[in-house]
Amino acid sequence: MRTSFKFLILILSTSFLFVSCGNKGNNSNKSALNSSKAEKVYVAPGEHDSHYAFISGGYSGNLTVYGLPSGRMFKEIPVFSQFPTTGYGYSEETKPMLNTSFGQIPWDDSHHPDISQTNGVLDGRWIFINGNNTPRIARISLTTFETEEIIEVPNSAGNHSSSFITENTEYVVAGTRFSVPVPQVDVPINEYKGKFKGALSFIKVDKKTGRMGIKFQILMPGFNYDLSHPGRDKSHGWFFFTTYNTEESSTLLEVNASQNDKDFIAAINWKKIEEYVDNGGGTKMPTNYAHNVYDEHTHTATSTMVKEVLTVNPADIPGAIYFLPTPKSPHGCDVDPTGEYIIGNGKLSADLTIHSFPKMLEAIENKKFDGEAYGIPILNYEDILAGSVKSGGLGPLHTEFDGLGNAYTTFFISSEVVKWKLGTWEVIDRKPTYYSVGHLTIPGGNSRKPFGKYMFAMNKITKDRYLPTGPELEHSAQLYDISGDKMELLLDFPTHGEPHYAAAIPASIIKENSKKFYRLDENEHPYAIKSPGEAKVVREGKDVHIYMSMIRSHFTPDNIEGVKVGDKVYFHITNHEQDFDVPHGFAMIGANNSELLIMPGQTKTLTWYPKKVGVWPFYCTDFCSALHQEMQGYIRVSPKKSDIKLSWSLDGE
Ligand code: K7E
Ligand code: CUA
Repeated sequence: MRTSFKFLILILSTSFLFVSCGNKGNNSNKSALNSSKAEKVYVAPGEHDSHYAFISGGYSGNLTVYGLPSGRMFKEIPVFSQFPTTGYGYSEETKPMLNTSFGQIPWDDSHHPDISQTNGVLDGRWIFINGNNTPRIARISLTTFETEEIIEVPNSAGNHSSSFITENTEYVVAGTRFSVPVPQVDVPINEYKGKFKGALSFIKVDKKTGRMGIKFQILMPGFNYDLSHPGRDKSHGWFFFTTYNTEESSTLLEVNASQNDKDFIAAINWKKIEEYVDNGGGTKMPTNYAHNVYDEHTHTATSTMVKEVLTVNPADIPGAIYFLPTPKSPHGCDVDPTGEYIIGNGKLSADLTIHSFPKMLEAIENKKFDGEAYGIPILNYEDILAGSVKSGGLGPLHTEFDGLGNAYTTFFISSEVVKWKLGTWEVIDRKPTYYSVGHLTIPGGNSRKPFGKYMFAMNKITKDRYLPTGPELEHSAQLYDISGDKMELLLDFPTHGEPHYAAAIPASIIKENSKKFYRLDENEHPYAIKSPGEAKVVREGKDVHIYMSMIRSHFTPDNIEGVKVGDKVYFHITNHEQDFDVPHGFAMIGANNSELLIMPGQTKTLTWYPKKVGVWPFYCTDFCSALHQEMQGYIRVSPKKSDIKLSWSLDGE
């Protein structure tokens, strides 16, 4: 066992050298061939891409928006991380978005975006993404492309098997990678086995508003719950989670969690559990987690602490959870569009294991079990096996589908994507990736209705693919045309942070609904002013509230006097433009903060502590008109004891 593990490490460490050399052949492509590929990714000036791709920002904590096939980045949407570009997490309105039970957290690690669905088809209303480090799930509006809601997930740690969506967006699911004591207590770490629990959280999504709320948490045995996928079509109502470390070891996991020949995919009948809790089942547990909601009309987020969570003990609801043995420390967990096949990619095995959902039901019906773990029945591997793909690759990770009966699996160690046929399990094609691919994405490729056409691989290692930029390189994605029998590599494009997963969708589903600006008559921000004429400055003790307007190319007021050292100044700024794409920025010298970028019709607030006597300027940061450089103002700061009265300039005065 030990020796074979060492052998594996050897493969892991030498394989990169191997793929690195393989690159040379790629550069010798004939130029005629390259120009026909160029046509396939060329989007002429002024024309639009055919697809949006929403690529996880990984350790940037954010979500990036790209166009396909061009590979151009359109936007970085701040989600879990403070974002000085817009003031997200710095403005008073958005600070509550980053509140947690640990206080304000300015960063996270985001992995798996997933777009909302109706009847198993991407509907383009919202996109969800997980915060892996301090467990959270975010919902982003695909109308405003802004983060609207973040919910913390209690009893979880390493929120990795997240955030995946059931086919009518009934639930967004969050599973814990690390098992922990539930509730948290001070215990020796070597008491892990049998004592730690893995919480799988089912977060209900309101059909109309998208508002999230934790409906129940299943407290599973102390394994690592790595990835998950909802059942589709015939398996709708079930959810599948890959596990590793079923050994439940608490140290040297790289060796000790690879002892068992097979780990499990946990199959969860969530409909059954939903019914159970709807009928009063489950146990309410005291807890404390943040639920943060951004209101588009007040342009303000509020954070509420929730004190209770409903937990479900698997032993209390027999017949709802089963274990499907799966070799060997599986990572990816994917379900094909028909819902018949559940694919587990043992990252330490060469073959892919495909479980059959009908066979699983049959085995359950016949009560054919091969023992149990913590009261949860284990099915027989052979009874549920639909087939396996003898891929010839190494280190399979993730699978997506084209809706034409084909599956595409990434192989990290052998650096390739392998296309194979569902049902016959034959390998149809394989193409190298540069280098060490993690996830891949096909538009709609994890839903009931994949849109096909493109597939892109998100690679972990970049090396020589781009001009060098010092030791740190952006990761590299690669776009393939999958409309033919063979995959065709079209394009390399850089990605931001570490894109674990991405969701892609035809642009037509989203672009018509994209908001152009916020209507002033719908602005309910308590410090908004409806016109520049309403601008004013109000002192409340040491707090100074500036109700400010910005419109091309002027701040009202632009000059303010009577502010004193030791005050706390709030700039409440409303952008009075009512036109598409006319933001203004605001920056104040010496602010221990970022700028604000304020969209038309929106109000945002920056706080500033005047520390030094003098006259201090502020200015607009976004080149908004020919007179942008004139868009500026001054604040006169007087000594603490000064009796200079508050005064400010109004238009034309
Ligand atoms: Cu990078 Cu889905 Cu977090 Cu695999 S995960 S690669
Ligand atoms: Cu407003 Cu520049």
